[in-house]
Amino acid sequence: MSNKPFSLTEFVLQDQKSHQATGNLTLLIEKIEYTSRIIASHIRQAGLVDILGTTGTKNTFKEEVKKIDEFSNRLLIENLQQTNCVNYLASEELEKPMLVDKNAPYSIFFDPLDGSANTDINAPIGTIFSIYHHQRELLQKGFEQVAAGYILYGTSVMFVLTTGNGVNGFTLDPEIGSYLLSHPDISMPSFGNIYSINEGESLSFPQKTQEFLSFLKQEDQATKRPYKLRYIGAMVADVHRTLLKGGIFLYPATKKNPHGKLRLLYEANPMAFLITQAGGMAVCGNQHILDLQPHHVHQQLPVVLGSKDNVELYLQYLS
Ligand code: P6P
Repeated sequence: MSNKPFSLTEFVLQDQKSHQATGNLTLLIEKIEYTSRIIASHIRQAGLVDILGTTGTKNTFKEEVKKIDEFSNRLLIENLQQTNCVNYLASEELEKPMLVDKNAPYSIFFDPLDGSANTDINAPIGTIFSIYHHQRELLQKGFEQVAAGYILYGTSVMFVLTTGNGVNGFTLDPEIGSYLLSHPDISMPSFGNIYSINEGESLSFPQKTQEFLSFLKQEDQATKRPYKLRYIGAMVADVHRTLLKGGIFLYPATKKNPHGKLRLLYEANPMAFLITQAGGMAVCGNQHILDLQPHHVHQQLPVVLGSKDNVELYLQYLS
């Protein structure tokens, strides 16, 4: 294999050829890639330019909208509109889906800047996207996704993508302004002794979840317990670590979020597609997340995802 760096652009073009595709999906992914580089550049300077702080408005979830959220959301919408490939687009920051072009082939759901509260403390945040062939019914099951991915704005900027043939990770080389293939064909470890959850809410978790967590904390070398707890508070970062290191990430129903906090269309489904493509599992209760029929664009749900062995152990506890 040549040691010539392989860019995201070359990858999606090659992927397009192998699908005898029309190039629309390539254009869509390229536009997301381009927008992410602008967002990354602004985040890097967040402390220096007036982009921290809030807009004074609240989103659908009554969460403070940060300036960087609004900036990222507006930029993604403007750039996606220019592709002529987007039928509907839906964003965490938009109350309702937006019709862009009723004749265009794809619909896209995204969280423009997930975990943006971490910006103030220079901790990782991310952009998550999920792409479907547009059908009469806008809300389709997760397994219908054509492509999904995230951009992790961390110590380096990474673009992690699946188009249904495995998962590949690209790292931004700021010197040349291109994402280069750094994590080819990502395959999740089948087991990891890391669990990731907001322990602060543990007293309001469902009983079975509390029992499962207690089990993970008991000493037993044969099953590598107690597990380590790692929680960054931004789904993209917690899922990225789980994808690479293995283990289990959980956001259960809580007293504050009785239906779960994470959103199905633009957080759980794209992450479930990636995790599943990398050999892991993603469930809501004992159902695969990708099998769920969405009913509302901002639908929330409890999420458990990670290495196959870890999620199967959780499901045993559940039953
Ligand atoms: P908590 C960020 O606000 C987010 O939507 C996800 O990125 C993250 O996993 C979760 O919420 C964190 O929620 O309640 O632990 O702060």
